[in-house]
Amino acid sequence: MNTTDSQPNVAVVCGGVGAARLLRGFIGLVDPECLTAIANVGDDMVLHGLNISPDLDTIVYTLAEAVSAERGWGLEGETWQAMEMVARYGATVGEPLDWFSLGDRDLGTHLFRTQALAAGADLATVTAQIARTWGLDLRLLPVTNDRLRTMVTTVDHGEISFQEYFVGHQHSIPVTSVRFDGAAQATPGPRVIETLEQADRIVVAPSNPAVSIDPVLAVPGVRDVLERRRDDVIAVSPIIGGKALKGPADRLLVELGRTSSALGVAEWYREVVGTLVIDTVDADQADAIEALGVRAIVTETIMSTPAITRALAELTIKS
Ligand code: FO1
Repeated sequence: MNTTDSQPNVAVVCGGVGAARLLRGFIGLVDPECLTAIANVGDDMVLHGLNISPDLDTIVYTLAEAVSAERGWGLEGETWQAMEMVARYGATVGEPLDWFSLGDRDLGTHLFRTQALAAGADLATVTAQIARTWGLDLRLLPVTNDRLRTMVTTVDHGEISFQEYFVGHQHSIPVTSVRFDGAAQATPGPRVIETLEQADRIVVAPSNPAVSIDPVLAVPGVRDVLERRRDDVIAVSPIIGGKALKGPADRLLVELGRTSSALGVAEWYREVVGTLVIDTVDADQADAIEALGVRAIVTETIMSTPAITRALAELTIKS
């Protein structure tokens, strides 16, 4: 961390909803050209022939203050006419395709991305254009332009895609393992490695360690940078009082043989993260976390107000 008061370069490793919330805290705190979100694309999928990138879109819509407050994804004030038409037709082959709700305006994003990719643009270029259109004040980089798919092996349904697990089954079925299809062949996206190498601080957002952060780290070269720069890497625990605020992170940690606690998160990240920010309710775990060789910082981590969000963001780059 450079000590001059010049702007710190901050790289934030992101999943979806939780990451988007924390990113809001950096806007206005860090110059736009010094702030980069490196986002997961393992949730991506092709549905109705459309390229859908949920974590990228959730970050864009959230920072554009256009995200649905109720859902945390998709757009506020959305209508669902197109999906209602799809539902009316039922399915000719396989299951009806209305299990994944695509709002009418959100569909415009997928139509644009699909067309641009088909015309030969890469995901980084398309994402930059989407971010620019929404007036985003930061760089949003997909961790890779290549195909990367988080696959979840379940007890009763075999191996399914992340969205089939998360949405299709409302992440309510037990999981035995997770893998990132395509990771070994994936190349880090443009500027991803250089951004991580040059950042004064690398922040791991409070996203799901197993299915949102790990796919980012699984892209060759990414984990190596964080391991090497561990002292400049700080994570915010997504587990508070043993629970995830949203989504299956707590259950997944247990189903994958770990513990759903701040200490469990420190154990998950210990090779790549030098500091873990934990919530005040978990203060009693700070000593055990430090015994792992991970610095523990205790603060309010439930981003219920802009002031708390700003303070949390500030803490991750000033501590
Ligand atoms: N999550 C749901 O629980 N149900 C949905 O129907 C759904 C649709 C959807 C459409 C676009 C999009 O960008 C996200 C959507 N999500 C939906 C959320 C998404 O599954 C998750 O946000 C991430 O993939 C996990 O971080």
